[in-house]
Amino acid sequence: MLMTTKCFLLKIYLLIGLSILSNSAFAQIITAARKQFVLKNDWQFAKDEADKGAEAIPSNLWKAVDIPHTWNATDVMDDEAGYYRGIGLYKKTILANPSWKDKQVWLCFDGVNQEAEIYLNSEKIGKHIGGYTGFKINLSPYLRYAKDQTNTLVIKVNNRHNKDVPPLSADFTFYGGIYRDVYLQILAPLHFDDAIFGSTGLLVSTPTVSHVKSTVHIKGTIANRSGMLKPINVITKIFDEEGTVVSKVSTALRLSAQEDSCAFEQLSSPIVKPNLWTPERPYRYKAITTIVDQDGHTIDQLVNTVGFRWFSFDPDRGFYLNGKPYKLIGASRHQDYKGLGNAVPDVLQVHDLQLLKDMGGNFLRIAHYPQSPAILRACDSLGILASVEIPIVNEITTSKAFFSNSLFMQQEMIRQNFNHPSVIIWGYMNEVLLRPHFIKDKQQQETYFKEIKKLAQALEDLTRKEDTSRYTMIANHGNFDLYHRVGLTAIPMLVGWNLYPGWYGGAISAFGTQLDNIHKKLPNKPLMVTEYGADADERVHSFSPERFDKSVEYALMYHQGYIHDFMRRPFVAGVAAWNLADFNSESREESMPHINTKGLLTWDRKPKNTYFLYQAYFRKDPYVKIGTGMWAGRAGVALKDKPYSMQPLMVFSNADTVELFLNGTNLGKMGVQQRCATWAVPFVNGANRLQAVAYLGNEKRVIDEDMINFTLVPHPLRQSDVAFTGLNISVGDNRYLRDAVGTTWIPDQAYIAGSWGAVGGTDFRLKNSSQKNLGADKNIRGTDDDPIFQTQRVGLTAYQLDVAPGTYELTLCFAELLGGADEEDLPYNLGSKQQKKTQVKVRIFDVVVNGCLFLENFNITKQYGAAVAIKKKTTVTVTDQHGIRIAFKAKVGEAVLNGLQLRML
Ligand code: GCB
Repeated sequence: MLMTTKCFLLKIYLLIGLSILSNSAFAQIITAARKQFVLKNDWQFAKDEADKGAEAIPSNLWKAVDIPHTWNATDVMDDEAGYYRGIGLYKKTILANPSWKDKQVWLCFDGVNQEAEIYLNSEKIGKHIGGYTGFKINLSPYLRYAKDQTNTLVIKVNNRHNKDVPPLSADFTFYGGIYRDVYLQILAPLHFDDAIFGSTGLLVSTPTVSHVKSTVHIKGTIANRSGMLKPINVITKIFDEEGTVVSKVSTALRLSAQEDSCAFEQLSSPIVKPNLWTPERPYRYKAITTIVDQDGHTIDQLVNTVGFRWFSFDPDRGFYLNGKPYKLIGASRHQDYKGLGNAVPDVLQVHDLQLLKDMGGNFLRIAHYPQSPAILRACDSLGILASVEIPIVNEITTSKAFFSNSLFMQQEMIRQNFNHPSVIIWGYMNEVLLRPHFIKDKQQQETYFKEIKKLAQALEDLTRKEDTSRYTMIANHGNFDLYHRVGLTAIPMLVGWNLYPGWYGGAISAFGTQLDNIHKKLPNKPLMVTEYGADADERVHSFSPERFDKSVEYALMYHQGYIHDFMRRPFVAGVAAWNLADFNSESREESMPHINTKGLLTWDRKPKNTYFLYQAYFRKDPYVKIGTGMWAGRAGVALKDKPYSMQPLMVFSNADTVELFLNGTNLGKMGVQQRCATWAVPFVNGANRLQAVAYLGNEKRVIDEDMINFTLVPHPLRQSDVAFTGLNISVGDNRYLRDAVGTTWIPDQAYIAGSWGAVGGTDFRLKNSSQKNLGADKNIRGTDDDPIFQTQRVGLTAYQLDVAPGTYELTLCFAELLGGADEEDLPYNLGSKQQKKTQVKVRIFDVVVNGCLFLENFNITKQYGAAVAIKKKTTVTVTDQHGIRIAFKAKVGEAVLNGLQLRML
């Protein structure tokens, strides 16, 4: 929260080597009347773990950085648990500029995570709590403006856990730093102002809106720090997209000599037959509001976007925009990006919205916190409806400070984002009963629940008072009865449900039943599915997908099932897939440690096949796409005596029929079902040129074509004709995995004579867990190829490779999957209770390759510890027809093997 220090009237001048910023939170469009300078370069940064202050940090510890910046861009990905949560200092020198005499100088931040203290010339001049809303500080009273003086600005930022500041815990990373833009605003002493909540000072709404006529209402505050009585006029002109003025309103005001907030309201004359704002045509008017002095000179000016639209939610029939039914289809979004953390330039952020639009989406759930101002600007211009929420996630603290911080954040969020026509929902809690406190003391727990309800009611009341035109929403996890009993389903106007049957537990088909039950129990409450999703590690593929295998193919099945169910239920007003893109959640240990891979896009925004599925469902134009995803480099087992490997290939389309060609050969036509057609394709060694042609009905009309080149590295049986190059096997696994150097590893098999495979043993499966998948969800240290090391064959006696005579390089991969640090079976698990630490198993074994002792008394845990990637390499020369036999001789416990690579030398 912002604590502004007392305002004095001072006339100050700044001279700063800065670049002009055109996009900012505080004035959507900058006009000549106000200047903004982004403070991007020439910052110094240092960590201050001991909280000694900027003066105590020696000069060699400061390093040059640019803003946006986070200090956690890399440590969230290393093998050490946790990331730096502490104090970081930012320092910058500012010079006074005489040309800014008689102005007001504001320092504005779009977002600093999570607490900030601002010091100018060693004096503390303000602070702000909360990492996701903007704030501003008036520098004017504190600046040194003499020509020979400089000003030193220090921002002390802190991302430590603070029990009074939401979020307390969550499945995302609380990156520290000044991670959004910082800029200076140079304003006239008399200007539009909202120093407390960091808005522009103008709230724009459309009280009357219809096809026939619409009006614009402006509610504003003006500060007069000129020290003089000021008679002024405030004029608002509404322009259409052609630049024609369609309405004008003028208000005369007299501001006293020192007035911090003079309130005014304006109502435009009706705009007849307005162009409406819709997802298909987001027509945007401009409201330009100008403060003019008695001589007609412009003193201040702001430009706001106006979209004429009205909307409603109906408990049975869903969402209506401008009187027409719309199903809200879209995704939730986190703001971070591969390699950048949360310090992401606006251009990349806006690209996300374009990707959502191109997917056929019309809705964005801005989860779980307000994001860069660029996001809602892009929603306005692309025609994407949006919900925004504050980060009360999982739990609350029942302190006064937590309550007041939450309420203040809600108010900041509403005031700062009020003017966007794209916003339709204000949210304020996500799965707040997921981590209920006082598990062992039911009475105390009830008191805690009452406090949550009290906070929800306070936020609801505040939101409805602040904005009568939007809906309010709480997003709950699937425990309906608990939320209902605590009273949280009654408070908001709209209830969001985060539903994961078929992922964290249960079957995909349970989703529809769950929706019906909720609707039956809450027949009068509009409903949205605010989350649903399944992990899809872009590197993991399966032809026999199963729950929790992290394969893109399981996620496809999951999304197909969900889309089928929500599209058939008109009472589901809208849905937001979890998540638009993969995102960082530092404490997660899964196939891709630290990453939640439920994105339809990868962390660096490459489309997965799930994204193509959505395009096939929701794009309106003819669409066909071969499901390459990141799966164009395949590997597979060649059939006996056949120089190819038969593998399924999915094509996504909104046509009726698709025809597929492989290297010019017609593989036939298929009917499209659930926007997908699957062929068994005989992939050959090397290049596979695929072409898909889509047809509408019986018209035999080509509606779209897609062409793609796949490569396949076949892993042959000895008898096959294909030249042997190598073998990469993920042992104990039924999935295909791409490793860090781009090699595809294939599933394991039980030994087949004339081929290869494991002799004896069983595949490792997690016990006592709701996830019955192969392998362990453990961060395997020392590798980026975790999925290869996370599966294992346990108790095998041999691994046989019937390869032809020759010399080979053999690599065996090991990792102990039992024991290690205390852990939950998933750090963020909606499905099951916490799992106890896995028991360490002692295993000592020898590995003998073609009769030669290769590893003696191999004891993984003792020699390396649990969950560490180990590769053991040797050279084998095969001189007879018996190939390579790797014998595992257990001395204590059972022998294990996690992966195997063979390369012909
Ligand atoms: C949820 C949470 C979200 C998590 C997601 C998941 O319900 O609201 O923050 O990331 O589940 O992937 O588990």
